[in-house]
Amino acid sequence: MMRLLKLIVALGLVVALLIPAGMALSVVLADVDIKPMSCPNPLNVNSKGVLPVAILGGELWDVTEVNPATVELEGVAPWGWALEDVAGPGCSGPDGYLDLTLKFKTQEIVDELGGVNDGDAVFLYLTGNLFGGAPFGGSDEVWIIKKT
Ligand SMILES: [Ca+2]
Ligand SMILES: [Ca+2]
Repeated sequence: MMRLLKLIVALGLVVALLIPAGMALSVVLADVDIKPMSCPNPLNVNSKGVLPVAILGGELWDVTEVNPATVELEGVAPWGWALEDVAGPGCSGPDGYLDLTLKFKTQEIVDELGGVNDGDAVFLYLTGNLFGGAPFGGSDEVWIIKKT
């Protein structure tokens, strides 16, 4: 399922999947901003710190409907989250729409990346569910900093 979600997110599509009961289940595309207010997004793979990630809210996206306990970045669960307006689309500042901010331990994310090189551009995929159960996903790109 994780791989399928990644594929869907990579294609940037909102698709409907048919489940055996014949009911439609839609995967919604979320606007994910790694390191809100920072563009691009450097990721120091030796950092012992945290990686902040925001799911940006908007007119059609009420992030209070997101169940934070279901959110994973590269399969890693966050250790904390909050609802606050920290950024807007396209690397802009607070836009009046509430965002869901999540904090991930950088080393837990790095462990999932496997081999990366200094200067690589890597997409990180975020998945989760709304309280109503509907799955969603999104991604953002980081720039690998690997100092030896
Ligand atoms: Ca960013
Ligand atoms: Ca916002």
